Amino acid sequence: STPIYNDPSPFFGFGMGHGYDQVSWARRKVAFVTGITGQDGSYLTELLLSKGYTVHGLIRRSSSFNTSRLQHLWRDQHSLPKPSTANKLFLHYGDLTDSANLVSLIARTQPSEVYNLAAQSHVKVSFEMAEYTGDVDGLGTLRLLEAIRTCGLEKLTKFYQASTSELYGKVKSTPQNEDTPFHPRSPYGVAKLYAYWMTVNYREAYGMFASNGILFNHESPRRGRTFVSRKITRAVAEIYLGKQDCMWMGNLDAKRDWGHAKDYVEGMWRMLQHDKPDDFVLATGQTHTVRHLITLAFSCLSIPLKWSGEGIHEHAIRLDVSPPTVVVRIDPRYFRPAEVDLLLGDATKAEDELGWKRYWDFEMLVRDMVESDVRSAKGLVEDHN
Ligand code: NDP
Ligand code: GDR
Repeated sequence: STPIYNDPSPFFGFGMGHGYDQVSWARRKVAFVTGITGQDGSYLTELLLSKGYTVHGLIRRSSSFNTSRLQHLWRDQHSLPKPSTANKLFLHYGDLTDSANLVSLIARTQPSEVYNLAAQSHVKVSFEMAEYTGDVDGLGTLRLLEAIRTCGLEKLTKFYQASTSELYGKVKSTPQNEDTPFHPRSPYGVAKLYAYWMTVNYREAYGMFASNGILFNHESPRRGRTFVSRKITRAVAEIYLGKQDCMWMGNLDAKRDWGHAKDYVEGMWRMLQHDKPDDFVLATGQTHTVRHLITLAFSCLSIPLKWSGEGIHEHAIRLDVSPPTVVVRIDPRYFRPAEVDLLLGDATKAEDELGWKRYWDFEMLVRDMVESDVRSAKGLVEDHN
């Protein structure tokens, strides 16, 4: 069924926030989510709907279908009895580069919570589209904060900003926590730094409930295909089934703190339920190289690897076939002009103050992704992204 966009909000026409304080405003449970079609947007929407929220999502106009990660949450309005409360998910066309559109949507939906997840989120792409990344990831955040203020909702509506461990970049100390200095290493990281400080500034200047989640890498079967984890697990599934021979990779030495997106969206929600706005790290406290991720992904399918060579000549051979075959090679095209070598997060503050606890560990995450990619490579399930 085709989603219906731009449904009028049940609060359309009311005086904005009239007669409410922040507690009664929050009780309405109306969320506005940018980036709803992305990995985190889809898991967060599931969580919010399960908690009884009405969810308004911002989607971009695209020539191809871009709501596949939300498809399972969608109920065709025409098939529901009227009036119906069954479907609490509404999608609206918009873009973080369009201020008037954002003001109009905030005015119409009157959210109690805004989650700003929209971004040009690919670090490597940000070197090629630096200005656009700055416009969306940096200025886009300002536009959304201003839209809330323009609507007079800055004392009522809570705001979550999707900040990132990329802020740490060239790390000053390990593990990284809320007090570790920032040194971003990409146009993406620099744009997100602007957004981070804008969020802090609106909190300090206007008393807004505005919080930064400084999230370390988190992945899932819904992760975009060009991020390293998903690129690896898809390739491993295809190699396992004989559909692909080899994967071409960039820097295998980079270390990341990889968690599961399902755990992290819970943390986002908890930040906005806290008694005060603040900034929180979400991380697993473990770090692994890209090379280890590849080895583990193959081992989930009992494929033993042997690594050989050095630098751009490094490669991995699978040993369970005769003759042994090269399955991993290096292509310098995937190297970045400036790299973030090591990320390792300390989420003690979120654990202590928000009661946040991760469920998934690294091995469970990789297994979840490999198994899902094997199912879709076999054609047993639809690949949603
Ligand atoms: P995705 O790349 O999966 O999703 C990005 C979302 O932003 C998509 O819905 C995309 O729409 C939307 N978007 C992109 N540009 C615009 C625009 N100009 N206007 C409106 N919407 C736009 O990212 P994730 O779900 O992985 O991440 C969510 C947020 O968290 C991002 O801001 C990311 O930078 C940040 N983050 C992510 C981490 C991670 O490890 N996943 C870690 C730390 C921070 P479309 O589907 O149409 O492309
Ligand atoms: P990252 O994620 O840049 O950390 O940003 P990505 O998965 O793209 O890269 C992780 C590391 O793997 C190395 N790498 C490769 N990366 C990609 N994409 N493709 C390759 O072939 C490859 N080979 C090696 C990279 O050099 C890098 O070191 C993600 C995004 O989700 C951001 O939006 C988010 O803010 C951060 O995580 C936290």
